[in-house]
Amino acid sequence: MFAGRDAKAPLYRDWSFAMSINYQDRIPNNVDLGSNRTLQRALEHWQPEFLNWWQELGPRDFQVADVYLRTATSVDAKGWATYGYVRMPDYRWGIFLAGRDPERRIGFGDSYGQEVWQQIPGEYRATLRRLIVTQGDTEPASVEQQRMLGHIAPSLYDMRNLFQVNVEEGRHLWAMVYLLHAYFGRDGREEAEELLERHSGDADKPRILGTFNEPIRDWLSFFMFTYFTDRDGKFQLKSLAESSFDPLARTCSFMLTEEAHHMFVGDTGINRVVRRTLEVMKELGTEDPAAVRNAGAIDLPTVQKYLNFWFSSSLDLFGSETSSNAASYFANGLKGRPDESRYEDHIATDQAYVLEVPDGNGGFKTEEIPMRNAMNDVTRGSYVKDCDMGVTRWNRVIEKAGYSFRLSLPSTRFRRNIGSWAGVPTDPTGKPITQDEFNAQIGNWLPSDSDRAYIMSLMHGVHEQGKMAAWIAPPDRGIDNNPVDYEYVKMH
Ligand code: BYC
Ligand code: FE
Ligand code: FE
Repeated sequence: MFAGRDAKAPLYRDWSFAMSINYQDRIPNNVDLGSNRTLQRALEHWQPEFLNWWQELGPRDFQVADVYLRTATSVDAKGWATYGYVRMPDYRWGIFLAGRDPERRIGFGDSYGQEVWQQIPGEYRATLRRLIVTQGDTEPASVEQQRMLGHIAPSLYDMRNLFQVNVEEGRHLWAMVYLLHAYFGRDGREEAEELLERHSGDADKPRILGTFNEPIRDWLSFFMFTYFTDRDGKFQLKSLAESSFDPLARTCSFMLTEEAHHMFVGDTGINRVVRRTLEVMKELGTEDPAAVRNAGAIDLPTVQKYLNFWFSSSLDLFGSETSSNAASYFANGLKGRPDESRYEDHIATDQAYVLEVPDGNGGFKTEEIPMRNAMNDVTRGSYVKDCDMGVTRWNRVIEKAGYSFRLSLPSTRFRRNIGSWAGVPTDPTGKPITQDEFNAQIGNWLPSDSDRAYIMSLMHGVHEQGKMAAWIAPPDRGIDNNPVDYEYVKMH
């Protein structure tokens, strides 16, 4: 039903149901918020708290800059991306759901084929709340992680993309907070407050999922995060867009349209880093990483180490390979597989799934589990394939330039903290090794302190129109048909 593509124009269930967005209200929305005074007041109470959070933990120091941003003015093809200069605190964060399809039926699990729910059945309240809170928690977390990157942006074009991603993650928080307020009563309102109280990396109140507590201090990490971690967002949102709880499904399907740009930023960002490195290698006539660094570019082995770090961290976000939680989400119709309609069997009670798990003796063995318990790994598998497409594209650039170096995704067993391979040392190909062997090699596989220090040494803001930092190639084109040297951010 939802084509899996990072394309510009999103797919919707049915355009004819798309509603235009009410911008007269204090909170822009297409859910007729004005007709529910209690809900409206509750959200208007949360709004200033959100704005305080944005001022404190959102993009540092650029709150008065005019940023060339897109804003959704309707959820249809014409209006979902309207461009213009906006100061970030004036961005119209609001509540936008994809149109409702009155024919929509439950697409998987024990209640397959029944009508979808407009309200939450009592027995699923706690579970749905937890899923929505977990989803919601990641959105402001990423804004917190990225808040220092503005000053060291490699160009105005990149700075604008960073801020676009940030305001949209802010809106994704709104999307979940709306559901909490509208469907979960007092519990929901409390959860909405807590979403602004937990903070990325906070020792006492960290964000819920591991990756969202990792610092993002440099732009190579930012590009890896938007490529790999926002892509987890894509797959989790696709799973939730299948939910029998229709308002959740419609919220997530609209969020997916914005997500495509976030992954584009990562994909093209890494591509441009690689292209610049290849240029330098050509100029110097050597592949020697030290020489590449001397010339101020990022050597390809370092790109691979950052890739290893963010890919392995993002794999953990799918949960354990064997999960009774996942089985009951599926059985109860709360969370499906991405693109559920592509599967033949939507009940999945008679199928088995084969896993490779550590045998405890430095090897691995196979294990058969019921398909429903394997849903986290099924989704992770689709994710890995999607990740690999970018790697193939980057490698094509390297190959065309005449070099034999290849980037690759490490094994899904490598450096895991969640699931059967958690804490089991393996090399990047997934071969189990001893902890000593792992420790001896770690500097070749993951960014070392000196790699990080080198990358940080490159991070100087380039804020002149059309100029690029020396470690990254310019993009092929600008935003919204504007030239690359457009004034994407006007500083004051
Ligand atoms: N770190 O049965 P299991 C995005 C917990 S990204 C820490 O395997 P389950 C975005 C798990 O919560 C998309 N803890 O897990 C991207 C559970 O805890 P409890 C975010 C973890 O429940 C970029 C326990 O381990 N959306 O939008 O099947 C920028 C047992 O686990 C981790 C969602 O994740 C971890 N990595 O599935 C901005 C969707 N992994 O219950 C935004 C909502 C697992 O024992 N969440 N645990 O306390 C879910 O669907 C599921 O909760 C999970 C895990 C997929 C996360
Ligand atoms: Fe998001
Ligand atoms: Fe995103």
